[in-house]
Amino acid sequence: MSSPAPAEKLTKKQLKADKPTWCPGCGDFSVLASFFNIVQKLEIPHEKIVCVSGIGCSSRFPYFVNAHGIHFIHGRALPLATGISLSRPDLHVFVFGGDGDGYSIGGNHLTHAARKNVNLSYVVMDNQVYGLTKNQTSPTTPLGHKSKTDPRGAIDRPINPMAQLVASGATFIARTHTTQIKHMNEMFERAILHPGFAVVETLSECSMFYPGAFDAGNPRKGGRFDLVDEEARNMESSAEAMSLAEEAEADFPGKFGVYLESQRPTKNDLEAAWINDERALVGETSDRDLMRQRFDAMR
Ligand SMILES: Cc1ncc(C[n+]2csc(CCOP(=O)(O)OP(=O)(O)O)c2C)c(N)n1
Ligand code: SF4
Ligand SMILES: [Mg+2]
Repeated sequence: MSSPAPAEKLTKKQLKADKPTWCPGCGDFSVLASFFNIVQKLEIPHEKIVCVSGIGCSSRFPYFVNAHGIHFIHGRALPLATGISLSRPDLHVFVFGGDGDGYSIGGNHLTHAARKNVNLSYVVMDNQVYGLTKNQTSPTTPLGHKSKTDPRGAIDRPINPMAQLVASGATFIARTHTTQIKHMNEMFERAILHPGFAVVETLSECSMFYPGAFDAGNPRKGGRFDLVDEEARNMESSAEAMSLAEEAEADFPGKFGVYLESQRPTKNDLEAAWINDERALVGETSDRDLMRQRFDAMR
């Protein structure tokens, strides 16, 4: 019998779909380029890639990737992605979205996907504004910043996404900046390889409604791109990660890199073990018969 032909190496041409419709200078372009790079580098089989998003400029992402993709409801990408990840553990599930989608309307889902340690990779393209709906205050908009909803400047204290992720129990939490391509590539690669819920908070400028928002993290614009010193840290310590998160808030932009990297059983593994145990109890009975028995018992 002849051996199967080796899998074809994925090319950028194969991964590209619609031409991105982001504004010139939008940071989200770099996220897409970085994603293509890393997916190719890791040789993820083309048919195993799934991109899920909510609504927002950043959430248009799945249109631009030639893979399985779903542009879903605003703030609801994570519960849908959770279902995909749990039912098809062979797939690589990626979630893309913005600060509004992930931290505002979808904030509750983020907490629960993180605490359950669902196996997926989530890139939040945080531009500190609602871009798609043309410039409203978002949960990460800094105090005093003017927008259509806060014409005199934001008055509500912004959330600290890194602190929230630590508190929620995410097992891989990193922070990067779209102008630092090499760093962004590294963070995406590590997030993809992490078994469990991996989030990369990615500072991605909205050139249209909040230009210069992240200059403080860009040395070419007079800012500083200081890295987390992983050698000097206990990467599994929530307390140490929380202290980095507080530092980033008190002295923006703080540090970039991996804030937390820890191991805990994933919901995928726990649920699979539970299903296998139950399966052993019911023997050869088919799913259909099990369901019929259940309905009969409920009569
Ligand atoms: C249930 C619901 N509420 C509100 C909206 C309107 N809406 C669409 S995108 C968006 C915010 C987008 O901001 P963000 O997630 O930060 O993405 P960005 O456009 O900045 O990338 C809002 C409020 C919607 N589509 N659905
Ligand atoms: S409005 Fe902002 S976030 Fe949306 S595509 Fe334009 S630059 Fe990007
Ligand atoms: Mg946004």
